[in-house]
Amino acid sequence: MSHVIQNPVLKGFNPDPSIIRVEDDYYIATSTFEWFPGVQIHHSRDLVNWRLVGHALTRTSQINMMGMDNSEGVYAPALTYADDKFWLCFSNVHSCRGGNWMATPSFVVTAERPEGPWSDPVSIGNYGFDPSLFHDDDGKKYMLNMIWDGRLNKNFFGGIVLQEFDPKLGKLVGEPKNIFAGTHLGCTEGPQMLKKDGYYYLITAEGGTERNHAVTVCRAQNIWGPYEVHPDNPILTSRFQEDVELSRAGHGFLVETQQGEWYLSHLCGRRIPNPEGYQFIPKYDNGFSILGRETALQKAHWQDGWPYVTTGKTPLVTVEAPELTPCPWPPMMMNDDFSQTELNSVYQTLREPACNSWLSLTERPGFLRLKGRHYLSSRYEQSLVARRFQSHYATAQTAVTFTPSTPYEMAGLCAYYARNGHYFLKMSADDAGQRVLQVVGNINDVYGEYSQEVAIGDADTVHMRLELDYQWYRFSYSLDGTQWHPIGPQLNSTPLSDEGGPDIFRFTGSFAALFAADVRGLKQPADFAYFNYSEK
Ligand code: 6LW
Repeated sequence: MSHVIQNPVLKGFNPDPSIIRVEDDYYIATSTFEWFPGVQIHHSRDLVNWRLVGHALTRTSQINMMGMDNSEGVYAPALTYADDKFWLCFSNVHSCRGGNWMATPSFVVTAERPEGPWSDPVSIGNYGFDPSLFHDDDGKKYMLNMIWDGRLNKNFFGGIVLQEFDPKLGKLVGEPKNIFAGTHLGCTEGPQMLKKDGYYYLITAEGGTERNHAVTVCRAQNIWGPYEVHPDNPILTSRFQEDVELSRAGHGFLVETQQGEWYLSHLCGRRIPNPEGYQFIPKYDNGFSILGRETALQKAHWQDGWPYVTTGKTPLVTVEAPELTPCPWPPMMMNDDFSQTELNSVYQTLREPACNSWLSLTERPGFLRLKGRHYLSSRYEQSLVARRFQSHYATAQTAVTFTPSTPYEMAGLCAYYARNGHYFLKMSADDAGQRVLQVVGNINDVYGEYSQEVAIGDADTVHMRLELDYQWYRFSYSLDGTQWHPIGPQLNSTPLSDEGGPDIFRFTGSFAALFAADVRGLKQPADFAYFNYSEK
């Protein structure tokens, strides 16, 4: 093996990959749920080295997620290329907490370049949460989607619907048809279509996005069916293999290189095994994905008209790279001194774009200013700027300048997974107006104060550090940037994971975040001098 693909290729929260090739360029779109901007798009020229080139949903005219809960918003996107442009399908999901029927309005946006700008959305129905488009070689286009069926005693995953899409009219035309009910694996979702040698190959995610996840393939000679299932289905899965390095493997799609080699992109999770003696009773019994679901690639080939993963059904960490000229990219930004006037694309905000009303890189040049709004558990105005944890061993560090005089103003550094899964080292004030530091958080809907208040006198600048050491987070602080003091106990990382919470659905991943709140509504600003991230 001359050079290799090292999985996951997209580390940290990067689920539901949709891969395409356009001449010499490869792109993968991944889901972002309640995080803004929506849909990450990564680019590669060799399948080994990937870089983030942009996001598809950058404006509120494309997506409104205000009030959305954890893991609602943008589910699995699907990227295609036809008629000299990129097409991207997505749905903006309100899940069905407390009810059976989900709202899954689905849309398509287009762009000349994957970096954008992407168009405003066009509706492609509301059937389910994983829409895609297929561009047939006769010029026709089709919408595929899963069907969400909320009726009692029915399979919620009601099959895969196909309907023609007229791009000139900008709408679905003709009758929809349920073309595939799924296999015994169940939870049939994420449909994407590929045409090869006269066959339509329908590739779906099955088994649910947890431990039983799988990539299912079926095919038909007529796009409307009937579809026959792969003789050795599923083609990839980590189910029944508890000690596998990449678990939860599923949600795949195939891509052919310029040389005729094939690769399968898929999602996976690198799980922390259940900690010994840990009191929390997990929903699943084989660990916690604190980094969320990640994207990996496997080598594939075709035999007798069916695709196979060349190394077997179990995903591998190290995979033979294709015969493509290596094309490394400059490393992604690790240390930000906030000298730029635009927020770097590694950052995400919650539910809404970064906007001058609550975030500024220019009001105090060289600083990120966050104007405090709601507290972390709100589904609305969060003055929070976050970047993914992409390794189980990482450190995030910042310095915040802040002059709170009441307990109702706070700013600092967080480990954030969800409204009900986060830790927060906050700088605030006590009732006497004395500045204090404290570690607080919310685990499973219970607010906790995990350290005493530490008085810091009249210091207005505090350096804060958050270390992730596999199963533990640790906070420390420094008033001079040199001498560091631990604050609070070590905090379990596993409740901040896909499996660790009380929610029905947890689909995202852990972030290190800068945050400010002012529950009085006075938008007291906090100025962050830098945000450094490193991995061990
Ligand atoms: C997504 C579905 C899935 O829409 O999980 O893994 C759902 N597959 O296709 C949430 O990411």
